[in-house]
Amino acid sequence: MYSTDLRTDAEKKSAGEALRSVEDAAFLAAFQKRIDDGAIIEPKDDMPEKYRKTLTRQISQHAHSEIIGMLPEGNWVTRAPSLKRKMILLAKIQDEAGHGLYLYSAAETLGTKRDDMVADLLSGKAKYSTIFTYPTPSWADMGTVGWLVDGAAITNQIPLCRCSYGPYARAMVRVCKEESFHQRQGYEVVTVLARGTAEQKKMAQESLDRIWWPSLMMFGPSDAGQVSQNMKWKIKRHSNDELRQRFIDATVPQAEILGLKIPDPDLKWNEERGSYDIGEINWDEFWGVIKGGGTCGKMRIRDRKTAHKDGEWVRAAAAAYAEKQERKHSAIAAE
Ligand code: BYC
Repeated sequence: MYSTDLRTDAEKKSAGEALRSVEDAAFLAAFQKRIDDGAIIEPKDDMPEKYRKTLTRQISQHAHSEIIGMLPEGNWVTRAPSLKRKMILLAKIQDEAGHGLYLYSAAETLGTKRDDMVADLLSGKAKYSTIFTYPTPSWADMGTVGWLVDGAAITNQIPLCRCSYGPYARAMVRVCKEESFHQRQGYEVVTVLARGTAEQKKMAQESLDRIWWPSLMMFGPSDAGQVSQNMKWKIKRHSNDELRQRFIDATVPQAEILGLKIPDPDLKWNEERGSYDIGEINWDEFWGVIKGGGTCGKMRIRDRKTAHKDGEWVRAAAAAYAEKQERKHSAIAAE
C-alpha cells in the first residue's frame, strides 16, 4: 500500500486524527538514541507523544508568560517619569509581544492551534509564570523587573537555545538577545535610583525586597539531584536548582555594586562551593500562587480577556486579508 498522505503528525493532530498507535520500546529507544547523538528534532519527525505534550505545555506556558508579562509593565506606560523612559518601556513591551508570537508559532508546529492555547490561558486552565501575579506598585519595579525577572528569564532561556526541539531552540536565540537588552535597561533604571536621592534609593530597595524571592521562584520547584525525563530528552539542559543558583551568584554582586541589600538574612558566600548559600524559599507561597492565582492573577486574566475581545476586529481583518490574498494567488496560479 502506498500512502499519499504527506501531512506531518502535527497537522494530523491539529485535524483531530489519531497518531501512532504503538510507541513500543524500540521506538522510544531509537528516539532517545537520536537525542543522545545530538539530533535536532523537527516538526515532521516522529516523536513520542509525551515529548510532544511536554514541549507544547512548556512552550505555550512560556508564550503565555510573555503575553501576561506585558500587563504589569503596560500599567506604567502612561506614568513613566520621562519621554525617554516611556519609549524604552514601550519598546520592551513590544518585544515581549513578539516573543509571545514566536513562541505560539513554535508551539503550533507541534499540532496545537494557537486559538486553543489562548483559550486555555483565558479559561485559567493553562499556567503562566508565577512572577506576573505579583503587583508592581512602584516605578522602581520597572527597573527591578528588567534586572531580576528578565535576568532570571535569560539564565533559564540561554540553555533553551540548545533545546532538542528545533523551532523552540531557534526562537530562543532572538528572545535571549532581546531579554539581555531588557535586563541591562532594568539594571540601569535601578542604578539611577540607587545612586539618586535617599528617597529614590529607598524605592529601589523596597522594590528589591518585594521582587527578590518571587524572582527565585521563577525557576520552578526544587529538583536537586533529579534527572527528569525533560532533561533526558534535552528539553531542559539543567535542573531548576542549578539555574536558580547561577542566577543568584550573578545577581548578588550586582546588588552589592548598587549598595542594595538582598532581603535574605541567611545569604552568605560559601567558600567551599564557590557559590552563595541562601535562606529557605517559601514553597507554600509558590504553590499557593500556582493554585490560587496570587494577588493579581484574577486581574491579569480579566485584563487579558478584555484585550483579546478588543482585538477581535484586528484578527478578523487580518484573516479576511489573508483569505483575499490566497484567492488572488490561486487565481494567478490557475491562469
Ligand atoms: N510559574 O516540574 P517543573 C519571561 C510549573 S517569563 C508557573 O519544574 P518544568 C518574561 C511547571 O510548569 C519566564 N508555573 O516544570 C520575562 C509544572 O507545571 P505542570 C517564562 C511553574 O517545566 C520578562 C509544575 O510547576 N519562562 O520570559 O520542568 C517579561 C512543576 O514544575 C513555575 C519560561 O516559561 C513558575 N515559576 O520547569 C516578560 C521558560 N515553575 O507540568 C516575560 C520555559 C514551575 O504541572 N519554561 N511551574 O503543568 C521552563 O524553563 C520550565 O517550564 C520551568 C519549570 C523552569 C518554568
